[in-house]
Amino acid sequence: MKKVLTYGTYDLLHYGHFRLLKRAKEFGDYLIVGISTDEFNLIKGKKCVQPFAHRAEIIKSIRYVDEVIPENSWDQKIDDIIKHKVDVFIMGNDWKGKFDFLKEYCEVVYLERTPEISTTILKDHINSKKNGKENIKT
Ligand code: C2G
Repeated sequence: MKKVLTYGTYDLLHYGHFRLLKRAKEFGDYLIVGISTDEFNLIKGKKCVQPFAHRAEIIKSIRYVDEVIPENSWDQKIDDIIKHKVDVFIMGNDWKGKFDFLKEYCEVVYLERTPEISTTILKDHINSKKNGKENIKT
């Protein structure tokens, strides 16, 4: 069984997240997703709308995802790769090069990021509606 591993916050799940997971699964038979905990997101400088438990449950329900594990720190990737016998580590190419040190342990692949969609865009859109400022053409 070829195992694939990726990590992320996955707040306010959107099409870009979904496409990353769908394409990641094509690299193997079993996809593990490390979801950043609320505490780790604060270290990453991210304030989530949805708590870890909700984000993990939503990602776990995606047909391409086989297992969800908590991501508590920047430093757990090598241990996770060894523990879960991972063959391929995948991230969007906004992280290109950042995880090349993992090439010693498994294949490292950076997939093209889906343009024009992000959790920040979704938050801004929701806020603009709330404030009555329709600044994104629907
Ligand atoms: N992504 C994408 N296209 C987008 C937005 C995100 O392909 N339009 C990808 C990112 O490249 C990442 C995954 O979706 O591979 C999850 O994105 P985030 O939830 O923003 O995760 P991030 O904050 O980048 O956390 O240790 C790694 C970190 O936990 C990654």
